[in-house]
Amino acid sequence: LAPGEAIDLDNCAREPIHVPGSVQPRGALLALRTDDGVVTQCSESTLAVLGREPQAVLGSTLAEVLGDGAATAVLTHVTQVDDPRLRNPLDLEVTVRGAVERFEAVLHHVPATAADARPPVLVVELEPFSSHPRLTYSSTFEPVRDALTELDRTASLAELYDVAVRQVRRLTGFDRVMLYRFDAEDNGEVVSEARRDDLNPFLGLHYPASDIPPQARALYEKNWIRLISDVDYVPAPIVPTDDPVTAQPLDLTYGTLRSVSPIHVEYLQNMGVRASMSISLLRDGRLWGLVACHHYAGPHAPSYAARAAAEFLGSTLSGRLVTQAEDDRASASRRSDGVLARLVALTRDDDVPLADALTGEPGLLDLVPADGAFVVAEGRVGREGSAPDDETCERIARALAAQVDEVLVSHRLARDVPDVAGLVPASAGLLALVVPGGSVTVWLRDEVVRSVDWGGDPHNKAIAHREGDSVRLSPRKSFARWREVVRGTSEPWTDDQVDVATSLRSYLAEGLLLRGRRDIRAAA
Ligand code: BLA
Repeated sequence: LAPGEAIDLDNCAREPIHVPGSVQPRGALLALRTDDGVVTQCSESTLAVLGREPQAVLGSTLAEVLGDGAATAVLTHVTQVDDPRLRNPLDLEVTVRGAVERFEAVLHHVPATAADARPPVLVVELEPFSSHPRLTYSSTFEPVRDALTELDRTASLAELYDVAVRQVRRLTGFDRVMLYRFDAEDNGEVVSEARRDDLNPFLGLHYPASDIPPQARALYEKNWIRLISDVDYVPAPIVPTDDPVTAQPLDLTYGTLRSVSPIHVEYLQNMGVRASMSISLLRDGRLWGLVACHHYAGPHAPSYAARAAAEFLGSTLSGRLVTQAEDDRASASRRSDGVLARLVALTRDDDVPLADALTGEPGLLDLVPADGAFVVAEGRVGREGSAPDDETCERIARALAAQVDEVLVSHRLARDVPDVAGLVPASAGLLALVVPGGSVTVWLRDEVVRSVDWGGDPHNKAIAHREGDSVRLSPRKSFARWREVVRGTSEPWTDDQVDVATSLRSYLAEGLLLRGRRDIRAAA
């Protein structure tokens, strides 16, 4: 962004969110070098949080600001572990306006940039304990232990998601905890949710990739948790803005008090959210989803310790997820291999027309999930699910036979095969098997926006009510954007689904040959 340029909907992907120049005022930030311990930058919230004027903090040593005991604890801590983040938080007692107060100190080193002989900048963020619900054995250790036990027992991805949102909610006390999963194009869907009973469900809602711009995703791959404890906060500037040594603004990639994008704050306000937290879910280092939390009634600030425990659950879940996804895939593939074997056996009975053999029990929809399917073979049509009428099926089969030799796969039919798309206006996805001179087998999928329509959901009236014409950012508008992004597309066909369909085609082609040979023998 150019200096002074405002952040708006068009340039927000360029907003440098890792160097916001300010923090959230629930805590105070101090930046220093460990060789002399002198504070070189701090947040203006030192006044409210530590009872000290920022100008008096700057140039003082950590011991002068926090007292000898707390300063020694911090400096000892950072020399004992390579990555101080691993051992956060540190419990400190600091005298504030004459009274001893307890703080959670969260420490990290700013990754060194230019060649600099001095030790890296140490950032100390202090959050008062008083702002947190009390931490107890049963509020932290128990949910983590129960979650790990439960995660071990889950048998499917869906169960895994449910355990994660339930236990993160128990640990952090948010009104709503969602598992928000990205697709291949970075659009997202709420796939699991735990919420206060009186709230509208968000389960199944979809949002476009642009709701979380690329630089935010990149940051979330490095720092796995963030909390906006009160969206109505006034940011506390960091003074001076630039590090006096490097002349660079303080990099808060790993900060916990980092002030967040004003665009995102506006989005949350329009959603009726008062506090938001999200935990990164990674697969092979890439973000595949978030645990997203909302609070509505007022600000909400779980302790750092509770957040760290929730982050730990997130990373454990991510690890379990990879193996569970493989297990789910393997069992789906075993199931469809079984269906394939039974279908092939049925097609080998010369007395049963092929169209009937493929659309009975089991049928094509048991082999590959879709909204409808049909077969045109030996002058007959067999139909399953929501398939067009017989005449339309025959026309589609003729059109496909004229342009496809073996297999056609599309989840954007209007773009890929416009003439066929014209014959099935209700569908956006098509998987077709053509055996020349034999049969045409087709699976059809609806457009995704037709199968999910949030706009029609009466439970979300409350949100619709809040969104007048003047609102430029809102979940409903964002959902409308998602609809534009995915218009004309269906759920994609997975590689496994295409593979099993392709195998069916080979058997059908072989069956045609076998029948042909028997016919010749019979005629001879
Ligand atoms: C960040 N956007 C985010 C985050 C979420 C979402 C979860 C992470 C920050 C957090 O934990 O709150 C999106 N939140 C959602 C969605 C739901 C939800 C989809 O609860 C659904 C239930 N956002 C926009 C547009 C822009 C934008 C149009 O909608 C820009 C033009 C920007 N979103 C934006 C930015 C961030 C963000 C810049 C980064 C915030 C930060 O970490 O500083």
